[in-house]
Amino acid sequence: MKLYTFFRSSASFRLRIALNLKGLDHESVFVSLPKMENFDSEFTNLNPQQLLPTLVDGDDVLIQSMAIIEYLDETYPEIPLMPDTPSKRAYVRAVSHGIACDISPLNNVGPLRYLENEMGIDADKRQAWYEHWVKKGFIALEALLVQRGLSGKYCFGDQVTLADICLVPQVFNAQRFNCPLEDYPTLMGIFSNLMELKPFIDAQPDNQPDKV
Ligand SMILES: N[C@@H](CCC(=O)N[C@@H](CS)C(=O)NCC(=O)O)C(=O)O
Repeated sequence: MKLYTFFRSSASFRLRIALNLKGLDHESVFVSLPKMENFDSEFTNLNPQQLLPTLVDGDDVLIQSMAIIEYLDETYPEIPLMPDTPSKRAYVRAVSHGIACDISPLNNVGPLRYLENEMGIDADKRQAWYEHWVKKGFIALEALLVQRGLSGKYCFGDQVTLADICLVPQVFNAQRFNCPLEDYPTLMGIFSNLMELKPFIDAQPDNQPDKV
């Protein structure tokens, strides 16, 4: 397997965690986002969306972190990343999408670059934008976890799932952008528990060989 990744990419971070949790060996190909290597023709031929991550597994070229993780879970089911009933899976997907669909796309490098370069947003407004979407998303997720009562050590009881894989990179990003996080004790408690696990520790940006 070949993983196209960048140390600071949160969507790549999700996939690194999933690969580690499943113990799947892979070779990493480093694509620098600041150097805009994702727009090179070689990478574009692989992934027309020009986004990280991308995974090559045999003849399959897989794009979109959430789709790739579900592919891995179906193809290598030994250590499942989803619960065993449709309603529990719907809950885990709801938490996951609350991050991957409702926070992350608004605060990703592409949209932030567009806000700054094309819309003329200054650094303070960019920061306010970033914090706003983290706050709105995290308030809702904290409430969801408390209200549903399905969380435990992790987002879903004591099973590490896709929801946890989404949560950790999002918290890392929020910390990098100095977002206040004290109002989310459940989320942050789960984050601390997850960061005791080797697959999460090994996947974090600081532990990647391409870190600059
Ligand atoms: N929905 C996509 C998001 C991928 C994404 O936005 N990746 C970012 C890095 S985290 C990227 O490659 N951005 C490059 C750019 O916008 O130029 C996924 O989950 O894979």
